[in-house]
Amino acid sequence: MEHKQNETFSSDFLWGAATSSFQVEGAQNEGGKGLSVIDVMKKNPKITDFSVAIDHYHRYKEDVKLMADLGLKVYRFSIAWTRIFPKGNGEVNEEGVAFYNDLINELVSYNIEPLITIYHFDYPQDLVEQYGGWMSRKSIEDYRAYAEFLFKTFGDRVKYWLTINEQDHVVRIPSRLGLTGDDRYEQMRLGYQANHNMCVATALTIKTFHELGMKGKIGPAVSYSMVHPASAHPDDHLASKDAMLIKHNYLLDLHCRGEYSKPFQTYLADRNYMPQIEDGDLDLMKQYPPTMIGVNYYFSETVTSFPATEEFPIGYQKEALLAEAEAGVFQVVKNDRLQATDWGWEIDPVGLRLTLRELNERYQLPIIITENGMGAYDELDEGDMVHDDYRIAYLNEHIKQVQLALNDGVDVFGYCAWTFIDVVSGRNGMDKRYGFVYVDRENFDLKEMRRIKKKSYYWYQSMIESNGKRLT
Ligand code: BGP
Repeated sequence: MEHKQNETFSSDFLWGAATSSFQVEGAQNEGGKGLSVIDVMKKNPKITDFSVAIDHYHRYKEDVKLMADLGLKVYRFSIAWTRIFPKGNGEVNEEGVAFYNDLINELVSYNIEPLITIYHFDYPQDLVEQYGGWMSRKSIEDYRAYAEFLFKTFGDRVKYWLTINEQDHVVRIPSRLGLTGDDRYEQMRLGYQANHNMCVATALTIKTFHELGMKGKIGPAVSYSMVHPASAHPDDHLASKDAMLIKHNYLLDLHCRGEYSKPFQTYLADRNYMPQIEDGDLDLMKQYPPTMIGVNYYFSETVTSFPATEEFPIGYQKEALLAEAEAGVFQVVKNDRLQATDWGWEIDPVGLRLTLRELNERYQLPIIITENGMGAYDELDEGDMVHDDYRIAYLNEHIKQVQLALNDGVDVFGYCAWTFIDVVSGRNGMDKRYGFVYVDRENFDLKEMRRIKKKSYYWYQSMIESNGKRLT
């Protein structure tokens, strides 16, 4: 729908940018930090590891100064659980607490609102060894206690909290759960048990948040994006609805409604993935839903139906990690109407508006965009500049759609670009860059890790300064 008049961004709209601990901090074995599942992950030889990352642990003051010059109102970062509790539970590591106290104080001194992700992929390895990690119900209390410690320690300065980053990905990527072995069905079954336990842990954490009288908002950061039907064929439409359910809505249905919807129950039962649910779990979720939703949005997907056959029986998955196709449900296909990034992620700004509307219609909660950005092979030219016009165009078009979603009545109160600075990409090392600030390290050559402002830095600076009026 087009509108005659456009809403403007409110004067307190939170313009921001995001990172995550293991992708920026480095200092993997410093400051008393324990090991996470990321630290022990089998290294992909084509990319670097995360042991030094971009050395933010030692350079955070320089980085925060760059954030302040950029004009950020909010900075989303995650706390490395194993810097606070090296073993995931038990003894507190005071050096880790001091690091985050310093970082938060630095941000606050520049009037930058900290937005903390309590756990962003780097789960304590020790908990996997102690009792199997998220697959065990023991994980529930350890997560809650860790979050409670953060609330009590940093809550005087932090208003916005994200509980778990992209739980849907954690569930489907075995290494993020600390799982080994090749039995994909077993991994998925365990993944859905982990998913359930994470939902209970989230609800209990939100309960603690309220009991402590914390001011502010709390909720998950979900990877959530529209799935389009590839054609007007009703089967494709059904496939898109089912894909939305098993990729995205199942999770928010649990967090926000304490509900395993009937079609999702059937999906799990058909595949033997149904987790163990204890009495009271679903009521707890219903009673303590999130007070905001964080959305990570990069691309949309387009699907056709994918009937199960003898060759592809129900439960068959075409792509081992993130489902590209599931027999009996859907198959992702290329959308010829959309351009894609160098990694094949289809660029769909309108998809963001649709995503926001969908979330609003289903859950009616305030929303903050916690990640949105474009990964690219950036090049530093001889004048020490990265001319990343493609990134400016990407961000500009997506922010325009956020503005249109405000017209549609969606309560979006902030926008965090991914990322503030070049970080080590989860799967693509330093090849795939996202930042407003270039870091002059390569996969295997750390160089000096100089910080260099890209063209997009100046664009975002003027966009923030004009409160969104300078969108082109
Ligand atoms: C999200 C993660 C981020 C970040 C981003 C980009 O899934 O929350 O941590 O990695 O995706 O992903 P990639 O680096 O693989 O392009």
